[in-house]
Amino acid sequence: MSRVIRVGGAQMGPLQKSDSRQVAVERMIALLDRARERDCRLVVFPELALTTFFPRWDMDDPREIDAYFETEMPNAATRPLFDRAKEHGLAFSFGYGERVEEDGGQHRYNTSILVDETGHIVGKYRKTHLPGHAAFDPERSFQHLEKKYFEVGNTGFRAWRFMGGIVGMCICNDRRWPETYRVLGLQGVEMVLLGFNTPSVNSQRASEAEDLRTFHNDLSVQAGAYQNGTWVVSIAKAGVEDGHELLGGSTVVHPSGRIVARAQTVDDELIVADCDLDACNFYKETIFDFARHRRIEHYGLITQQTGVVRPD
Ligand code: ING
Repeated sequence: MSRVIRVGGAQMGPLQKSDSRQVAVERMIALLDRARERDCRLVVFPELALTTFFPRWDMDDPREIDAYFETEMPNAATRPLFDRAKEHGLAFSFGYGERVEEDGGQHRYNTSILVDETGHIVGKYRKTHLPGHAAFDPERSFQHLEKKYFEVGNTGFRAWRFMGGIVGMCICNDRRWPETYRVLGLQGVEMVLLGFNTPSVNSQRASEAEDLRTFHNDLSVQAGAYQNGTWVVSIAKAGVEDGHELLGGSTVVHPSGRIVARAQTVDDELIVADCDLDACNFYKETIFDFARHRRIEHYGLITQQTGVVRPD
């Protein structure tokens, strides 16, 4: 039986601070409609798809901060998205700011969910690798305060049986860390879904060219795909948000590491790829047959040590 999934990568253009949830959801629904026209079965949206990338703003008023978070999902703003996806028989994933009461306290996470074609949330992931900093940094040309607004996720990297395969999720900066893909790879992942919001400029190195940032973006997802024999669907929120430019460059990456689809704009754009999950098999059964080739007795430092300890 064919295990080909036609995937729609729903890149989104910018969302301004002034844009309501309704504006974001209407644009997401338009992308769902386009995906339906292209006979997609699964649609992948970006990180923080409902709002502007608010960690660029230094805020201290909890009410101002909480305005960027959802306390239930679906909710009034996103119910139309869930309804249209169900109407189209589309599964989808998207990222959002999540505020929850759990374990006797309030928590805020950078979250993504996986929703099946009936509208049931089958998986949730909370971002593990939070880049940036926890307090205003005057040395930076702009702020990246994810460590201020989000807690480190408590889900870990999980994979689910989904659409005849094994699907996992990660979020943005997670894609730069090989551990992300390997933990998913050790669960047999065949497709990793991720969204990102990546500044086109390095706030700590103005001289870093945008094409180098695009190279790092591609390098990270291509390596993750190849080294774990998995598809990777990596989808941007792009364009200029209140004067701050976000990188485009959404891609679908084959288990060989080759990019098979790439966005051409920095706006709302659907990229489409027929992803044959059986294309993972050759890599998982030969060069990256983990059971035959990995030597965990030599990997201890990876989990025993966080930072670098140099030899004397
Ligand atoms: N954004 C960026 C990312 O990892 C970043 C942060 C940019 C880190 C450039 C390193 C270099 O793509 C998010 N949201 O993680």
